[in-house]
Amino acid sequence: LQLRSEAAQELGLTTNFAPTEPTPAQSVLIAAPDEATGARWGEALHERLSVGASWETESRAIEAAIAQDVPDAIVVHQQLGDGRDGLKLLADIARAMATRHCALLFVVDDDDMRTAAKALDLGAWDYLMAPYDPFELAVRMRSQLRRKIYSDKLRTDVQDGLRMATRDPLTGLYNRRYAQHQLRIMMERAREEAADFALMILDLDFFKQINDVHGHDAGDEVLAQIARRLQENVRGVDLAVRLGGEEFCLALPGTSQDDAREAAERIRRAVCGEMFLMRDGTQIECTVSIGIAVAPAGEGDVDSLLRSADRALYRSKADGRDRVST
Ligand code: GH3
Ligand code: MG
Ligand code: MG
Ligand code: MG
Repeated sequence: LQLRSEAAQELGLTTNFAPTEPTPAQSVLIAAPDEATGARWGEALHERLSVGASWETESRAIEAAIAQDVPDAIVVHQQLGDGRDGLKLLADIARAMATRHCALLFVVDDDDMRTAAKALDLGAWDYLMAPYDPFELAVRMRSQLRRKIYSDKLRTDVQDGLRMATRDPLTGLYNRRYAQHQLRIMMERAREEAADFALMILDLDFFKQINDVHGHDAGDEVLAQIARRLQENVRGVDLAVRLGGEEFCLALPGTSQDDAREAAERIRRAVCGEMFLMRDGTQIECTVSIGIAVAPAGEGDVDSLLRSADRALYRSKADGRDRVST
C-alpha cells in the first residue's frame, strides 16, 4: 500500500507498507455527518489504503448496509446526517452479535476529550478529533485494520483450539472428556429445575465384523455417517457424544422415562434404519443396541447414571441386540 500524502513525507513516515502476509480484502463503512464528508473520507481510505470504502449518512441506511455485508471497520461520526447521536450508534454496533468484532473508529466533532473517552468506553478502538485530516484518518484506519486481522486470527485460533479439545475429529461429536464435564453441568441444572434427565448409551452391533468384511476405512465412514444421523435426530439442547470406538452417548434434558424410551426407538430407527452407502457404492448394514437410564428430577450423579445406562445396554446385547432397554 502506498501512503501518497505529502504529510506522510513531512512526518518522515515510510510511505511503503509491505504486508508480510497476504492481506485479506478489507472493507470500511463510514457513518458520516453528510454526503460530502462521506465522499471525501471514502475516497481518502480507498486511495491510500486500497480498501473498499462506502458511506451512509442516515442510521437506517447504515443499519441496512451492515445487515447486507458486515464491514471489517466502521467509522462513526459523532453527529449523523439524520441527527442521530453517533455515540448511541457506536454503542449499538459494539454490542450487536454481528458487529461486535468490527474495528470501530470514532470521530469526535465537539473537540471534547470527554466525548472521546466515552467513545473508548463504549467500544471504540480509536478516535479522531476535529479538524479531520484525511491523512490522519487513513493512518489510524490502517493500524486498526491491521489489528483487526490479528484479532480475527487470534479468535479463529482460539475457536480451533477449543474445537480440537472438545470434539472427536472423525465424527465432529463431543469427546468423552468434554462430556464428563458437560454432563455434570447439565445434571446440576436438571436438579435445580427438578426436571428429569435422560441418558442413553449406544453401542453398534458386531462392528468388528464390519471392519473385518469391509475394511477399517469403511468402518470409519459408517461411524461418521452414524454421527451425522444422530446429530440430525436430537434437539439443540441435547448432547451427542462419541464416548470412544463405536460407542456413543446422548444426554436429553427434560426427558422422562417414557419419553426417553420413545426417543431411543426413534433414534435406533433413524440411525440404523437405512443402509450406509460407501463411496465405492457398497451398502453396509449395521444395527445398534441402546441402554437408557433416567434421573428423575435430576437426582443422583453422572457416574451412577452412566453405569446404569451401561447395564441397560448390556441387557440389550444379551437379549439379541438391535433394541432398546431400560
Ligand atoms: P457387540 O458390541 O455387538 O458385542 O460387537 P462388536 O463387534 O461391536 O464388539 P466390540 O465392542 O468388542 O468391538 C468394537 C469394535 O469396533 C472393535 C473395533 O474393531 C471397532 N472400532 C472401534 N473404534 C473404531 C474406529 O474408530 N474405527 C473403526 N473402523 N472401527 C472401530
Ligand atoms: Mg462391546
Ligand atoms: Mg459394539
Ligand atoms: Mg463397544
